Amino acid sequence: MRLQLGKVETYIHEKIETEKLHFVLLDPDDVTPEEAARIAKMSEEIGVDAIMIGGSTGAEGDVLDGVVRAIKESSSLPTILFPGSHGGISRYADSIFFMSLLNSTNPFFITGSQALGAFTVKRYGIEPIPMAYLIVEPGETVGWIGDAKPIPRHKPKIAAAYALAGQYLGMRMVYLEAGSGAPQPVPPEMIALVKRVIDVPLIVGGGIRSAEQARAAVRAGADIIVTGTAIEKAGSLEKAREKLVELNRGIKG
Ligand code: 1GP
Repeated sequence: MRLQLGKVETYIHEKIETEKLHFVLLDPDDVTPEEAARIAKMSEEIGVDAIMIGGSTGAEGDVLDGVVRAIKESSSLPTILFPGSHGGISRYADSIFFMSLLNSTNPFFITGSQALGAFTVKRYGIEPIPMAYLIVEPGETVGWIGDAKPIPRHKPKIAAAYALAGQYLGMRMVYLEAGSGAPQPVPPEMIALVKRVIDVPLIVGGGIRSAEQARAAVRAGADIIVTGTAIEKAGSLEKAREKLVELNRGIKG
């Protein structure tokens, strides 16, 4: 059977031909459906490219479904699940980063949870986007939960080796993750080396709070920037809008 990319993956590929992309991550454990709906609507108005939904703890079941449905009702941006495990699947989403935490020390996060979730993804008809997920120091909650051996910040070559291995294993995107709320984002030198080595789109997230940090990541070679905490924890919807505009400007130039 010939491989055909799904709608969301095709949309991503077409867009990155001409611009850097900005994905906003909403964690259903941190936002109500109403807040998620408002942020998604604002994101679309401001020029964000997709909404990711997920988290390491509590982003499951009714809580997850409620947030995904609210986002779908308030915006037409593609929704991409970003699951902490097979519990993070919602039938209401368009697509899912079908990810393997390649530098986990626990096979559950490399292939186990994926096997437990695969039939659910198929049954619901959610578009899977195979992705290599790499945790960089400090790794924060996801590093701890995911039993990761975080890649040292001053060892870009390790990140590049894992990223290339992910591509050779057939993964069609690579995500460098410093961890949600990380004090510092992934170092630009690491982004640059990974970008030089791989051919698939490079996603970078974790700890990106300012236009300068976002700009440094895209200049180093990131194709897609993910921001979550800076928007979710802005304090008010007005401040969240300002932050979204600032970050989007840093990414889109
Ligand atoms: C976390 O990379 C994402 O998985 C986003 O991180 O919440 O720090 O923006 P922040």
